[in-house]
Amino acid sequence: MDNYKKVQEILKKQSVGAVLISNGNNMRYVSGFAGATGYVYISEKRHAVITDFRYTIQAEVEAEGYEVITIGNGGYEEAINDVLSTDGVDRLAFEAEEMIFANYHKLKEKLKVKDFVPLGSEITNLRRIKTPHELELIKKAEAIGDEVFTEILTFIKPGMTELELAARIEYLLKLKGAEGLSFSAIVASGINSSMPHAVPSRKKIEIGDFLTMDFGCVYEGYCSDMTRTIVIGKASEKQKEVYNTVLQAQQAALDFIKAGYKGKEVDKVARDIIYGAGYEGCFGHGLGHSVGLHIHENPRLSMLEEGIIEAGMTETIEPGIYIKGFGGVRIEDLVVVTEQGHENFTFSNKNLIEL
Ligand SMILES: [Mn+2]
Repeated sequence: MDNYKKVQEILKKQSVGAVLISNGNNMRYVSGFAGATGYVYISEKRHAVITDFRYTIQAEVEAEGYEVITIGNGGYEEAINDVLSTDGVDRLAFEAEEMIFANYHKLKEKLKVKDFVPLGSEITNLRRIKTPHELELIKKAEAIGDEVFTEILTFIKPGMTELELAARIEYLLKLKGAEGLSFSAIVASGINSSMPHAVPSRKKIEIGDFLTMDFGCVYEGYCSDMTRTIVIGKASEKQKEVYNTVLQAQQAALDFIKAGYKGKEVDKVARDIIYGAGYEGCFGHGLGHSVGLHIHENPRLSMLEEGIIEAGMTETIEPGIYIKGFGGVRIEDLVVVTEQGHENFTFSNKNLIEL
């Protein structure tokens, strides 16, 4: 993968000779290496994966065109010092937001460089705008979620526990081609649905419950994310009103979003509708986030986000209303932003389902 060239431009701007990339998703983005341990090292002269014996073969396969360096008894310090001295590097950068404190101290003490320079989010920011290939993988992951939602509707019965339902969702995601989960599935019923990130429990799903299901999977490294809320049995008037307010807020944000807005401007469109309907204080999280190799990426759609939404960025649109002692509703789609608007990757039904 030749994303190392983008990293070399960062090196020039920061006037450093090389960088040690330690964030797993950044290592994968830059080199293709998806192993859990090691560093991707980029200098003007070299792009290498430095890892241990367990990952040597994997790195050779995945990091096409990269030198693979397996550490010896001298550990990472010796292996890194070797490349630094061959490359003549005296200023070495690292990802300050990603490096483990203990590793930092060890490297700072042992590496033979004049300066050990902290970077901010420069490398992570390379991942903000997705390539067409990345978007295909995210779309595929989201399509698996859609399939699972359709199928799970035939499985849900009053009397089963949230845990049982969560297990089935996770099983189906993998059965339909996912290699992993973006996060453990959230299944929240009844008053539990008033907690945005409720952990599935032994509570049984009952007639009259709101049932929120928030899940996503990983396909070739890329995440998906979707949420649907349904009602078990007939919805009450209050449930319908809450549900339709969330749906209206989501639709307004979808109609509004396009390249050029700040994240907080998109958030405001949905928030104004929810607050205007009398639910101020019931929507305590941001409207959405970007999705890629990691489930929560920047820029966000939130009250604080000053970042500009650009074409090729993915965003979730997931407003919610959460009422203590009553329950909650969240509806979440995943879209890619375009110059004119967006393309929605989520196709599951959003009209209130009474099961
Ligand atoms: Mn989400």
